[in-house]
Amino acid sequence: MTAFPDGFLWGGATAANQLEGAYLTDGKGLSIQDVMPRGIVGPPTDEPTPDNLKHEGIDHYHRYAEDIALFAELGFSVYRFSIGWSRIFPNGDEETPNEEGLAFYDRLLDELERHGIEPLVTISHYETPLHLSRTYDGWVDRRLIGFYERYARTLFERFGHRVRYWLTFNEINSVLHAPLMSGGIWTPKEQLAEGDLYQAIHHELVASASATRIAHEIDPGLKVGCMVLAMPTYPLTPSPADVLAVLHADHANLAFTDVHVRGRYPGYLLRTLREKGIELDITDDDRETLTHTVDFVSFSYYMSVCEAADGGEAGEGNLFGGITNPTLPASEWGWQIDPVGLRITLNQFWDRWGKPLFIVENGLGANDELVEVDGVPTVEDDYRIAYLNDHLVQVGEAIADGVEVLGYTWWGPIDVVSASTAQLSKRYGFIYVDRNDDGSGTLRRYRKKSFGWYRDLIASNGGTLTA
Ligand code: BGP
Repeated sequence: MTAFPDGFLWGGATAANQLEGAYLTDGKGLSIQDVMPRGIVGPPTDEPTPDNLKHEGIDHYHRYAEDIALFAELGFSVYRFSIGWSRIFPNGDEETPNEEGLAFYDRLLDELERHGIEPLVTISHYETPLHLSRTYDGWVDRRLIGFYERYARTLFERFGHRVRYWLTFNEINSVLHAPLMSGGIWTPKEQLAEGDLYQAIHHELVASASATRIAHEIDPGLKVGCMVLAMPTYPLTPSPADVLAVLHADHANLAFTDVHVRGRYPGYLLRTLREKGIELDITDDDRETLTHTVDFVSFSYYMSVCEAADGGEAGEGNLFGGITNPTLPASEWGWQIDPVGLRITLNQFWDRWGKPLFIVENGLGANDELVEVDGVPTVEDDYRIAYLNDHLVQVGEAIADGVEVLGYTWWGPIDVVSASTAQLSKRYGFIYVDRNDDGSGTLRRYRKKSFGWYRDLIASNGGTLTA
């Protein structure tokens, strides 16, 4: 017996800047990631520096066929990847795209097609062209909407006949906490005026809705989703003040999906803006554009947090944290592990929006140790298997609760460079890549123990899960 419906999509998710490498190959321009050698842990550099692991990544740009063959061996029915914006428009504001960049994704899609793997494409995953960031201050500038529209249209026209599922922005709500990585905003966070931040958010929301409209005009069969960082928030105590603090924290994140699904700003967000004294530049055209709503809602889920009216012990988190939950264990990087939170999130999102849901990221970053078993290098990552099993059991519960879930893509099915810390030692993969934080390594790929476990799980459509 399995809770997962026939046709449930199983796979993995990556982002161009974290695995492709080849950062200057075939006409690619620089993206913000090329000057973020420390992720969000340190400041960006003025020029690319040799210590940036993303420049070579795991050399997926040249090894994509080998990697996709491994995904096929795992039994993937879906693979989520992102298109590097600066491969297609090297500066971001050109009139015409870079053909060599487009051709790379043609080849990638050929390979997926050969293996019968459905692509799920993120249009913008933390890789704004650097020129748009330095010259326009990223999404603070309204002109970014037009550049993004041109980029999205280029992708839909070129790949729309072979890519059905599209995501407009990775973790769009993370711009609140990581304005450079998420919104390409070059102004340092401490100096960024709140009015500019909310104006940037507005531009992204309009661009996202506009891309949805363009996709549907080109082919009504295309499915466009928003993508948010989901982090369920629990009250630290049962006091109404703490529950209210949770409501406010939730609103800050849910607002993004509320706009994407309902096509207008929610009242609580208008109140926040009013109380902050922020008057956004919202045109009538913007209002009309926002009514082009998404077909499905996708999200990443790694952890939950607590919230309280009067502070508490701040914990680590995925781009943003909250108060540490005294009842939960944490990963080596301090992200609190909470499988039940995934069931809660699925139910809340389904109840609130009634749109099909897609879990497009979930995973455990850990220090893996390469060992030899019967002469073959591998990693005995039982901790990753346990994390995966426990989260998927909760997905099964949510499906049994009546939630419509389209699929599940594990974050980083192959080891990639971490987004927040830019390390390779923070590994998520079922496939180990021999590359270290100092850049050394052969780049060879090895199957971890979790590889066989996930393969069997997919083959049984979730039947091998243990409650
Ligand atoms: C999400 C990002 C991914 C990713 C993942 C894991 O926030 O969408 O790009 O990397 O988190 O985070 P990290 O790589 O920082 O461990």
